[in-house]
Amino acid sequence: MIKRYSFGHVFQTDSIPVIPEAQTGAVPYMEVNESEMSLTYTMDPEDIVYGLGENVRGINKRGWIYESKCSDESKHLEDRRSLYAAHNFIVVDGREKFGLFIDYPGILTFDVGYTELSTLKITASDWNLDVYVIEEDTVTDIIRSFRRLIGRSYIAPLWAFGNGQSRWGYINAEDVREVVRKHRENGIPLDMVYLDIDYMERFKDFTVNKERFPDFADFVKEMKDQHIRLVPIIDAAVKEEKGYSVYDEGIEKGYFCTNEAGKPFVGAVWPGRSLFTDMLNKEARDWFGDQYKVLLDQGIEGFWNDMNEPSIFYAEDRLADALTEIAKMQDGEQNLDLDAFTHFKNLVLDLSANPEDYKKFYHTVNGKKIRHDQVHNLYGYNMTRAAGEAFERLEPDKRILIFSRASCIGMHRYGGIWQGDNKSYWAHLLMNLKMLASLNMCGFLYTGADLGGFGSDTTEDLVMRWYALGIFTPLMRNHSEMGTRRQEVYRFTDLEGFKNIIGLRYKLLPYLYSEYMKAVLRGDLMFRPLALDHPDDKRCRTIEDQLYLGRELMIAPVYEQNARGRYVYLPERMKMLRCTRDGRIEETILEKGDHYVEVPLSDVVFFLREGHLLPLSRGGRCVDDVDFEDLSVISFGEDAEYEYYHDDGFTRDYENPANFRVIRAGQK
Ligand code: MIG
Repeated sequence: MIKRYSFGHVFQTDSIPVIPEAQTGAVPYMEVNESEMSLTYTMDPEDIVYGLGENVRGINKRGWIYESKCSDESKHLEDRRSLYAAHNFIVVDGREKFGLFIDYPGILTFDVGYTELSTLKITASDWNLDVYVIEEDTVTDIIRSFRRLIGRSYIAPLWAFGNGQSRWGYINAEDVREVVRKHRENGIPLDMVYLDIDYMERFKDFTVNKERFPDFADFVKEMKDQHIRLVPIIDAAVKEEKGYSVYDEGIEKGYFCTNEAGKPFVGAVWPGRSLFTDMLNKEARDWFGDQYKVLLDQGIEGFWNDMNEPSIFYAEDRLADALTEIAKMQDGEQNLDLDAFTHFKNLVLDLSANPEDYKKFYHTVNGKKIRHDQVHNLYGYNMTRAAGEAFERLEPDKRILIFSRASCIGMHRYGGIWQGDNKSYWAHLLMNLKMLASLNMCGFLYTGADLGGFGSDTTEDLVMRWYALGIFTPLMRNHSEMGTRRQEVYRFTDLEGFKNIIGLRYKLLPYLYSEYMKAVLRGDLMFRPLALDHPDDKRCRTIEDQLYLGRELMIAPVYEQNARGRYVYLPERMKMLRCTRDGRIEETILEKGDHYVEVPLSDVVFFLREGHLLPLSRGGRCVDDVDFEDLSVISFGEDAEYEYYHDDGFTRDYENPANFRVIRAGQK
């Protein structure tokens, strides 16, 4: 059961497609304090608090304070309070069980036992918000109810479940050809190569650099003939440049955010001085969405939206002020004492993502001016919505791949997300796993992290262990930052090992896609904390390094360097599946309880639950190669059955009953 409580004048966020009637009376469970603009709950020591989607720390969010404030935060450290998203959904699981969603576009904090160990306190920046309380018998049902409320998650095309290779630094067609050639030569499956900002002409959205990609449409076709899709990046901000049609048209029609004086607000991002499309204004949003057509027309079928928190390197006034002050310092003796030096440094450091700058520009929604900071968390959502809505208009019969960096709940209907700029840290491999569960709760199912780590130099063993997790995530992409060690798998020594691990992904595709689709269509979690299936098993309530994947599998990746294996807790009898480096899958039945499992670097170990079976394809070099009907099965139990979902992978006929069938052990 879902109840909505409304306070103040609520801004229409469109996070929820059909808004239920508001209730009168007190909000259950939560103590409301209007003058403090807060909601408070006292937690029992055993209570778990799930949710908050994309953020740092654990699956159980207790013990830290989080902020819903979409930020270009490239340091995913424990002391951060926000990353790129604002996912205001939590579930309290303990003495009382309930879900809570705060529909609110501004900055919100979730103090989950940070200030006081047992106090959960949610504080808003102003008192205009909708509070949803969700009550069901189980956590799974609470999440299901919530997911029904927020609407069906985005569905990616089937090809987007292939292996993707990316790097900030592939600058021309030759670079891309080499990546493809190396994968094909070495027999490593590949379906897509991502294009980062260097494909554009001086970082201008919807342009292609003609020197680097002389005939882009031909190149897109050349790649597609090899079963490779190119996936270009689109940045949120539009370069200020007369003669650049996107800029000219946006100015002429008044589609950019404005400053206090009503003039276009200028901030700088990659191209230098740039403007921000008013994504909250429907007309402007439609217009921005239409721009994707230039690339669709050249054969592109997928995109990633970046920098849409939005990220601002500097705002024009602040830069001007800083430069004036620094010039003044130059006139002096250039002897900066500690205070003066700190001031000098901060003049520069505070230029980027300055909270004050987010108060200096405005959106126009239904003719009304709205200051950006009050609706900050809706920006990335609406950029990706611009794209998603445009794809439905422009390509009604085809699925287009789209995923975003910034998001809030609501955006899950239009696109997926990737987990942003992680680093080549072992800790970030584990964080990747944990976030999968939290993100699924908030409706983000097409997701994954930069495999091998985006920032910092990686190592072969980290990349390999990370793939052993990444092969299970819908979005599977190796991506890294310019200037870091190259990390395409063919650069390392154990090519056979990589080939086998990535090969396993393609064998698992029928299952992964089927589980993804069922989770989307039913509002279920593709990745679940164990405690959801075993609410009375105390051990499960603290396990944060193993997850269920669908009804059938449990994953428990190795995430420590030089480990030869790991401890795994089995809440029930399971069959351990070990994919060895020669591609065989060994089966061993293990009893309920703790086990130390050896996992050599190139093995992938995962678990099949009793009474279930796993369908497997024969694999392939690319998704097009995979035969989704020629399946073998591994089963655990004679009567095991599997509800298999498959469709054509590119049209939108999802609900067709013909997409479902039952596979039984001992038959195909
Ligand atoms: O400020 O386009 O998260 O994936 O490679 C960095 C360059 C901008 C951030 C994205 C990252 C991408 C990078 N971008």
